Amino acid sequence: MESLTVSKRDLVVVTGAGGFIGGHLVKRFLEAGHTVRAVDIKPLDEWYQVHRGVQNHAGPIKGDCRDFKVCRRVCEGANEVYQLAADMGGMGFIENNKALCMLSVLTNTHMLLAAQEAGVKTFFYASSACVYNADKQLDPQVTALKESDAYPGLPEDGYGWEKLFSERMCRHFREDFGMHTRVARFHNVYGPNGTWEGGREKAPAAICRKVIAAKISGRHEIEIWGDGNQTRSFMYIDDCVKGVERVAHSKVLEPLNLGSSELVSINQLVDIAEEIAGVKLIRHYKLDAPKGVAGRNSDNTKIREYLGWEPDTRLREGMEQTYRWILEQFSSKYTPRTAHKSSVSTYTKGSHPIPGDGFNPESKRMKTWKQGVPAGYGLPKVAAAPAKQVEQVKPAARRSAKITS
Ligand code: GKE
Repeated sequence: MESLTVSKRDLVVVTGAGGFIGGHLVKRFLEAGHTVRAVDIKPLDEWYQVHRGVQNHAGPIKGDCRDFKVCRRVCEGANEVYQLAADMGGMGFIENNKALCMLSVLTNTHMLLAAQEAGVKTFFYASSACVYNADKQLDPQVTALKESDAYPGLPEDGYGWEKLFSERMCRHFREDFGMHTRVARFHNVYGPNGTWEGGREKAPAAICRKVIAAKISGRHEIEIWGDGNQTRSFMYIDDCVKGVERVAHSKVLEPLNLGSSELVSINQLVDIAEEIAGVKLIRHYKLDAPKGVAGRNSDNTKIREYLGWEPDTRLREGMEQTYRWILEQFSSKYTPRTAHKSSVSTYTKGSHPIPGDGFNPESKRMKTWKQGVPAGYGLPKVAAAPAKQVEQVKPAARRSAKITS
């Protein structure tokens, strides 16, 4: 498919640049010779990668893209915008922070408006495989998801609904305002320079960390969320970066899957990490932990057809790089005596903030594919319990009671 060209002098804006994928994208665009503006709400010392020669807009004053005024400054003079800013994380975070995930709609809305106002040539939006209909992901031996499986809509509650909405907003900005929007649906991205502890980490990083902690501490045990039979495909970061560039510069109008099609179970993912580490661990399965869908894989027919390419880094190869990087981070923070402390990063601790945690526990603990359905909806009606008789006290009686007491 023919590509849209971009000049080296063009100003490229990456939001969410302090995060995992954003940091890698900034690096890539710098290498390609672009002028880059990197934006993130996090202070610069919390960014995974900080590059020289970049216009860094860091911290809540300059980098909070929920704020329209910030978005206007961010988009000024930009040719291309890569919108990756979002409050997000792995299953432990998104199942426990649905309101925060949905608030990313402010960022997406304001960035779109500001980009349109600034006459940005290309607006790339990072969507997610969490937009897919949950009913198509009930079996670990899942049929790979093709793009049309996002409808009828039954996405991941909170996070997935917001992503689906924002995807559609991109579409309508294109159709109604002629904005050049492009959308890719990321399938679980992993690699060095990403979150590996603290509650927002995804399975590949979490498993590496747990295996490293077990090896270093000498306690040869591991906790796995769910029964380990759930399946996923994991995309290595280098493939993700290549894919983002290709989708952004393509003429493909509809959202495209950007993911690996190498399906593994979480148990197999643990096998790989154990093999890299050279240990064998006793496995404990935490069945009440956040599990997400039973199985998810990426159908790459469309991306192959349109771009003549698909993510192809083997999981074993990518995990080797990821494990090595996490081992460095881990070793500079923990010792054999403190290694066990890294395990406090579970889905209930460390993923700040969790407003309303425990407020509505039943909806939080419901299985993912039912979460999109409001409580009681579609269930047989239960006869209402007779209202309790409430004793009515006449104002006069109350007054007299006061006087006599
Ligand atoms: N995070 C994590 N940490 N997951 C674990 C762990 C652990 O220690 N142990 C087992 N798992 C299991 C989870 O229970 C889940 O079933 C599976 O690994 C994958 O978890 P994940 O990597 O956190 O996230 P998901 O693939 O379920 O969902 C992610 O999908 C992406 C799109 O494909 C989301 O978190 C999104 O961030 C993202 O859009």
